[in-house]
Amino acid sequence: MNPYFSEGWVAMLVLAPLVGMAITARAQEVGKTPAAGGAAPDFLLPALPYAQEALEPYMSARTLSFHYGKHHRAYVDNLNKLAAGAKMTGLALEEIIRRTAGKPDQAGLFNNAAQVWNHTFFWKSMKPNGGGAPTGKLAERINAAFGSFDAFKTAFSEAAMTQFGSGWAWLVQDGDTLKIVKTSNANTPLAHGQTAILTCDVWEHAYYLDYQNRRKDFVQAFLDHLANWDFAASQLK
Ligand code: MN3
Repeated sequence: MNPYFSEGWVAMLVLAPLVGMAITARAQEVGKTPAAGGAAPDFLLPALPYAQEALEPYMSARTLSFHYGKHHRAYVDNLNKLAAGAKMTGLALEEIIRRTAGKPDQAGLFNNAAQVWNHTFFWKSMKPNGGGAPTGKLAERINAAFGSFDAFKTAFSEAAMTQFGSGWAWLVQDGDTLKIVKTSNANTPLAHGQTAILTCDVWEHAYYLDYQNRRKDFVQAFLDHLANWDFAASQLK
């Protein structure tokens, strides 16, 4: 039996549709608690920064209920189990990611820790009535790096489209320069000394319920209607 699928976890999956109130209540839990004698989990699922239906019609409540309520939650649950097994409880999430990056024997812990971080960052990278164009210093830095905001959008979309299989498209700050990068699976700019500015999840679970195989339409909707440029600007160093 897969060790990640504890009986409790399976029971939660089976019962989840029947106990929507409990899921909603747990979704309000925020942040990180200290390990209290091993009883409390080290990491909790962070609250979504908006209601699950707030991004419709560009990202449905149904997509968010699975993507946030099931996928993100499973990464948090797995992270807690694997961090305890690796005696890495009590560390910040970023520290666990840095300590396990590039280590094949720690791949399970890295993948779950990085996916927790990536998804938390992805939810913040979107907002209701998002899209439009950045202003101020971020707009200037994008123009300096890519020539124009339109050129940036074309390059970001291209990166998102050409990430083969599961992964992420990112706007990152690398030193003094803004760059577009794509990462596979759970890989994250944090593991490469880069500062994440904005991201789009291009795993199929991010868009398949709403767009099926049309990843390009999803990425276009992300750029035109969801991207949170205020959050992105706040990440500049
Ligand atoms: Mn995802």
